[in-house]
Amino acid sequence: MKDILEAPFVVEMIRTTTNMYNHGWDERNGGNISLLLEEADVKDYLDTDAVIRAIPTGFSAPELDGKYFLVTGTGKYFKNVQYAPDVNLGLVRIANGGETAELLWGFTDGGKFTSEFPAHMMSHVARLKVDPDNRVVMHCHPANLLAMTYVHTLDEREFTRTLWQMCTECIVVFPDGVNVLPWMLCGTNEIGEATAEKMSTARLVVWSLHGIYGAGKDLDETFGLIETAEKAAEIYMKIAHLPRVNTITDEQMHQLEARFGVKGREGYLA
Ligand code: 2HA
Ligand code: ZN
Repeated sequence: MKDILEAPFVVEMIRTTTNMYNHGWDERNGGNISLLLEEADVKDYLDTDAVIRAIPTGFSAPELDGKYFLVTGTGKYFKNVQYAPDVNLGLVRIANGGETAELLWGFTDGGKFTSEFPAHMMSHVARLKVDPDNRVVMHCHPANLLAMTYVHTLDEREFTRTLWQMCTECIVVFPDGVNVLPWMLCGTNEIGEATAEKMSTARLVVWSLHGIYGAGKDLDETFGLIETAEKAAEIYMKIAHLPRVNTITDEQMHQLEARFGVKGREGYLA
């Protein structure tokens, strides 16, 4: 067996959680990530027949049966993943129609997956239907996006248009825009189902007064997606209280669509 601490998926997860912590997006135990893996990715690093513990999930997701996920742990700090990856991360295989997560590596202190596991797994199901290459679901608490949900309307079209107007490349990076959930109790199957529903039409879902979810094909790309939206929210929070003299017009957005071969969300541009 090869050393799992040198597996590309563990190395990349450590780099990403560290980077997110350094961006200030994951205070204390804030934030969580799940990365979908294939048996072929993991089999050189662990014995897939050696289940350490079977952990009940509290929901069903038959679409994910047999799939492997590297996931951050509940109550664990992103800050610490780099120092003790085997305590703060776990590798699980979904079994029993989604109702069980079989632990194959990690959570060595007896811990388990993030409290937001329902939102993660249900979002994977939703995104895989739209894009079979989707492998990552990422949640964090970036300050400017969070701040924006206190002062901006939560109307999805308006919220998206404001973000698109804040940096020229936003519409290119997230042409589907940003979906928005009202405040809901986190950690529940209900917010998981609501998030997954929103994930069927966009890769970014804002949890008002809490944070954001992003989905994508790899950790780097999903990080970059949230980074771009957060940058736009930062500009908004710098200018929202000042008179707006200039803006990116819808006509200019259409030029960006043509230049970069993307199509903004239906009905969002004039
Ligand atoms: O505790 O961010 O939403 C981790 C979270 C819950
Ligand atoms: Zn959170």
